[in-house]
Amino acid sequence: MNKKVVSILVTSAMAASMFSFAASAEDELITVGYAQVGAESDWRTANTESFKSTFTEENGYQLIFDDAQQKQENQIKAIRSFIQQEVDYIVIAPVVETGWETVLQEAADAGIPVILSDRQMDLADDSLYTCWVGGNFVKEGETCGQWLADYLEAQGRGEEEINIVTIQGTIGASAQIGRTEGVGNIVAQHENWKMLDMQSGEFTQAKGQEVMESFLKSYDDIDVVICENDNEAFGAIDAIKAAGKTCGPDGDIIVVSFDSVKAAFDSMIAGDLNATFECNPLHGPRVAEIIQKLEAGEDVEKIQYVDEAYFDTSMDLESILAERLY
Ligand code: GZL
Repeated sequence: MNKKVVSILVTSAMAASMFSFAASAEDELITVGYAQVGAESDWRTANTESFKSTFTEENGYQLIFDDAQQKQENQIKAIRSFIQQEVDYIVIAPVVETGWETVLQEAADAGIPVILSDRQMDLADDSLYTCWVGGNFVKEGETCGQWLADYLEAQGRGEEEINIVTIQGTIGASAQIGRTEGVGNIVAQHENWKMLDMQSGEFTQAKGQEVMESFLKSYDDIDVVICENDNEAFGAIDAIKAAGKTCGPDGDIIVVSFDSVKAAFDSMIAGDLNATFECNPLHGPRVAEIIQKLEAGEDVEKIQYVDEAYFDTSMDLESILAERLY
C-alpha cells in the first residue's frame, strides 16, 4: 500500500477517534435547557448569573439558555426548542402561573424532566413537573407587613391612620401573588391601616417610577409605599423626590421593597429606602444538586424553599453589604 493511501487511512482513523472522543465527551455532558423570565431586574440578573456559573462544561453540563423578555409565548417556544434538541432536563422560571399544561405535557411525552425555579405554576396535575425551588412569597409579604407594624409601633404611630399604596410585580407571577397576599394578611389585622391603591410596576424601575408618579398625583397623604421588588422602589424613590417629598427613615414616606439586592443596601445607606425583604436568587447550585440526585436515581422534595431574611436601616448595613453575593 503506498504511503499516500496509508497517511489518508491514518488521518481518517485519527479523525474518527477524535470525533468519537469528542462525541463521548459531549455525551457525558448533561444538557440543561433553561427558560428564564427575562432581564427585568437586578434580582433576575443575579439569578441568571447563578445558573450560568453553575451549569458550566467544567461542571459537566451544557447549558442552553433562553431569555424570554418577560413573555410567556417566548418561554413556551424555548421549551419546545429544548424538547426538539432532546435536552436531558428543562428548567423553567415561569413568568406567570397559568397556561403551561400543553407544553409541559409535550415535555412529559418526550420523557424530559421539568424543574421549576423561582416562580411557581398553577397546575391541576403537578406530576407535570419534578420539583420547584424558590422563595416563600407569602411569608416574605407577611414578614414585610409585620416589620411595618413593629416599625410604626416603635415610632409611636401604632394607632395612627396609615395610608399605604402598593406597586405590585408582574400580575399573575408567583412573587406578586404571594407578596400581595402576605402583606394583605397583616393589613387585615390593622383597622387603622388603609390600602389606598395597588398597581403593577412590572418589577421594573421605569414602571415603578411611573406608577408612583400617578399615586402622588392621586393621593396627597401617602404614608407608606410597598414595592414588590427593589427596582420598583428605586423608581418610586425618584418619583417621590421629583414631587418635592422625602422618603426613608427621616422622610415623609416609608419605602419598603423585596429582593435585597446590593443596590437596595446602597439605597438604605443613602437614607432613601427603609427596609428590603430578601428573596434569594442563587438557585443555580440548588437546581444542580437536584439534577445530581435525579441522575443518581434518588427522590427529591417537590417543594424546596430557599433561606431568606430581611434588612433595615437599624442594622450595620455596610458590613452586611460587604458579604453579600448579589
Ligand atoms: C422573585 C422573582 C421576582 C423578583 C423580581 O422570586 O420572581 O422577579 O422579586 C424579579 O425582582 O423580576
